[in-house]
Amino acid sequence: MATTTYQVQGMTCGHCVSSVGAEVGAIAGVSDVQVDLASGRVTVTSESPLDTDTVRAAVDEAGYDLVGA
Ligand SMILES: [Cu+2]
Repeated sequence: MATTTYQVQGMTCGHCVSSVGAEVGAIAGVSDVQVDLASGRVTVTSESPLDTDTVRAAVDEAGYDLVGA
């Protein structure tokens, strides 16, 4: 298992949290996504380490920016 925390910019409410959670959670191999709205931290648990670009694309799809990993 791999757990990585990413920094996401632009989330403002619970809807943002669920959008990011749904998109990132749909990445193959992801088993858990924890989103902390206050800090913008998104902690992703996956079977194997994820490609940052894949996570960035999912966050982008949800409408937000991945600013750090
Ligand atoms: Cu929102």
